[in-house]
Amino acid sequence: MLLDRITLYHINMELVSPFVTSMGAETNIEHIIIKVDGEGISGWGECVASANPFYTYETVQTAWHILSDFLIPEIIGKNFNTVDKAISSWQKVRGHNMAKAGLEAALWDLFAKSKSIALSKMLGGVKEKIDVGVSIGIQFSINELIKKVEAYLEEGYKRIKIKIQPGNDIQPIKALRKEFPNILLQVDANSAYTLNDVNIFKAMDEFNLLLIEQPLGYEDIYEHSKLQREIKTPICLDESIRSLDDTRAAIELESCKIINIKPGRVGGFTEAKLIHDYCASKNIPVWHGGMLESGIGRAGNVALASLSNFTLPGDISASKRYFKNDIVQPEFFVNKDGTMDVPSKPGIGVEVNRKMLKLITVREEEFSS
Ligand code: OSB
Ligand code: MG
Repeated sequence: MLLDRITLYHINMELVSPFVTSMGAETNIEHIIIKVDGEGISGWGECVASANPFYTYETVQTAWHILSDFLIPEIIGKNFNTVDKAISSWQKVRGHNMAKAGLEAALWDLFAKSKSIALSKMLGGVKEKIDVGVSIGIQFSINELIKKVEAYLEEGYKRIKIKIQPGNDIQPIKALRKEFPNILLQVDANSAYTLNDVNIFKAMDEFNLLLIEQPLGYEDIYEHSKLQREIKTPICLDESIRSLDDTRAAIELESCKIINIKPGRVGGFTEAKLIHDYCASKNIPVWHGGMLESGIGRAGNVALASLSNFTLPGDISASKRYFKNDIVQPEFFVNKDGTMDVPSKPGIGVEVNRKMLKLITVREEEFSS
């Protein structure tokens, strides 16, 4: 496969409602869409670095720099037989996982399309439908939160995740449990607490939560092992897991009982698969996280989540939960039974709406050999 042209699109899409977390409020998402052209086929990927460095250190600007100055020059105008060979060209680039993952995703789509197979199949997926949940930001009031949860359950979502932060934790959890005694419920702190808050997490044990996501430091593994010893509810790491090495450390130290996999955070589908397989061998369940992706990134997430050890519902929701209009056709929707169909057409299995892409693009750059 000769890679003859690569195009970057800095996109800005408005969310249907602000997404509030312990990291702040987001009303828009800014990501980079990446198109790789080879042999008359276009492969698409999405880099999930955001406008600000609040979730990880990467931003749209750092990713644009790493992509255009280091990753793209390594592969443009060259011939590769496999995705593996292509990504090994940038092995010496340290970190910048989201930049790498976006470009790798476009290569997977391109190679899958050139072989006329679905991305899900090429990644080793085994499911035709995946279980999905929804991640709900911090709300103005508990009443509003309850109304939102009710509406999402009505749509079919199998699991509810709420964002928490100090001062906004036990109360909403308690209220939701009272209202919905039997739903699958989990919480995400995005690193907003310290070990001094151990009593808050002990208090959560009574509410039968599926898991507590990333309570402590965003790079911490050690202190999470101390917290996990103090509480019954499984800890799930998100931010702290950036590689297979981190995963091994976290599992060996018993810092968590569950892992959230996001291809962007770990540097691509290849590393994500290694983590998935390692967790399976250790009987650690995984689930697919989300980064408020457009339909392009979402398509890749759905394909990856079709692997066998993604046994808990993912943060992979319908297009309309995020955007008025998505940039792919068909858009993603949730079935009444809380599942989402895994596309079966070649590659990501959905078409990019090029008119829509143009409308949301704020900067575009093309690289060719
Ligand atoms: O911590 O899982 C997170 C969105 C942006 C950054 C971090 C996180 C999230 C979400 C949203 O929780 C998940 C989704 O895409 O629906
Ligand atoms: Mg999270």
